[in-house]
Amino acid sequence: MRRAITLVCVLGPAACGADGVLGAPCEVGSDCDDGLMCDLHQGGGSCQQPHAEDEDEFMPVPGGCALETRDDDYALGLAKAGAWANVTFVEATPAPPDRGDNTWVVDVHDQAGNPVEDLAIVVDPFMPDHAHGTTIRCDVTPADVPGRYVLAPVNLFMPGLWEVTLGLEGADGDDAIVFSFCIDP
Ligand SMILES: [Cu+2]
Repeated sequence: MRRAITLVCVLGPAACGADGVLGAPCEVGSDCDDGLMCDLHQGGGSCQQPHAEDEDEFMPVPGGCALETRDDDYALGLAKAGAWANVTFVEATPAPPDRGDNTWVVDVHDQAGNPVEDLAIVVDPFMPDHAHGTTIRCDVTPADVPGRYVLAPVNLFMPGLWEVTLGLEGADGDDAIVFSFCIDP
């Protein structure tokens, strides 16, 4: 997480190792600096520049998203439960999610239905078929309603299936919720 990097780096860049920079090890996109994506290989991942040639190589199958069965059907109120958190879409711009930058507004409740405030949320878009993430980090801003958060930009730059993991860190512990959307060319 960026916050951890900032704390570690008070000793100066020389003491900071290669956290998040080109070639550094990573598990998800938010491990990497802005402008880099986490490319997964066998046995681990590394922070890499986006490679444009991938787009031609990985064009979706004929039929596109109509044939995709792993994705969620977007609708207002789409909700998913994790270990302790329930995350519900209250807005998506555009709707349904589309290629490029998306703005999502979600409500987070606990199992008892109470809104959960003061969460740290890390948003990690990932393309499972291509083993890469995105280069643009998503900002998370609490909205004016308790337990409501604005996620922007959720960058889905390539056609195909995206799994977007919301990593939650709160008083009740960590949780992870995955929304999957297929993006047509
Ligand atoms: Cu891709």
